[in-house]
Amino acid sequence: MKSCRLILIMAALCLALSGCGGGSDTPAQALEDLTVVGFSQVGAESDWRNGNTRSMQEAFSAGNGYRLIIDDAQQKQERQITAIRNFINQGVDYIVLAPTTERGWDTVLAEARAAGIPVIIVDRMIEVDDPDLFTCWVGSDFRREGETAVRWMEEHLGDGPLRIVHLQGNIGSSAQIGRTEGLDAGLAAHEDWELVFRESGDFTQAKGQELTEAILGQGLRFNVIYSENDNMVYGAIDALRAAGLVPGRDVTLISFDAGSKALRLILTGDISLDVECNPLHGPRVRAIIEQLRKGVTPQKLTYVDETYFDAGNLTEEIIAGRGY
Ligand code: GYE
Repeated sequence: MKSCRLILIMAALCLALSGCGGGSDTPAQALEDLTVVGFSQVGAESDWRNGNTRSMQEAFSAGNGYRLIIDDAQQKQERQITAIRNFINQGVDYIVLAPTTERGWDTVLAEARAAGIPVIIVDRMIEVDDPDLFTCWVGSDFRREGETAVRWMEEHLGDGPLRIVHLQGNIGSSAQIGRTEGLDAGLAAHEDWELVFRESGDFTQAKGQELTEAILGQGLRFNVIYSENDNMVYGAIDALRAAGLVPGRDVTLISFDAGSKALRLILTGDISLDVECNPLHGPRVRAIIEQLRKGVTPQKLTYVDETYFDAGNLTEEIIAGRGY
């Protein structure tokens, strides 16, 4: 059994070295010529996250000249810190960090800097005392996403008092902080908007369902769910339907990410608004690393352009043309 596995591994290695394994246009290079990138990924909590991991794998393929080492932190910052230390010990060429939360990175990033390894932050932001602790960042403007949702609510739900259930993402992550700040500003500006429930559903479908079932069980009355990602809203939809409620009619659902499954739920009327958050960062991070390899200083902060989707602007063609 063991020797069989060894043969398989050797065969795979031969294929990769001869350039026939990757299915890529560029022939794969010898293993020692590959640029090694250690990627500390948050986890696999959502469709967004899985799309992001795939995008990184595609961009940093052997065919493109890279060896990508991915560490899945299962949404735990301690695991990310350990992963970064392992990358430093392995002497990777670049570290890419998709941080769980914003704070708590100063020490480990100082270690990476002492080892001379550039660190690129992707997706969520970090808050460090010394901005030179990371090379650059690329991701979304989460506060703006929240504001986009609030503006849409003002324009489309202006008629009646709103009783809002707020399913938050991981507390302390930029995605949660920005989307919550956006809603808080809306709540402060509208006397007839009431926050009836707020709790973190950790960006997962299971937690979104569990929380919605719990509030329905308590008999809480609400007419809007503001869910900080698609997977939590999928869970909420299951819970609402199980309680005999009709999403989109009895409760207006607002979500973030705009993955294709959620966009289809806009076409069926279940979700009313989905604010786009683009996970396809692989090519962007690769472009940054290519700049660094050429000695070019990349832009410190890059915000990705994003929009929103509702029944008024969404079409089948848009869904078909999206990569996630
Ligand atoms: O919205 C959520 C994921 O940080 C933008 O993390 C990302 C968020 C995304 O789990 O689905």
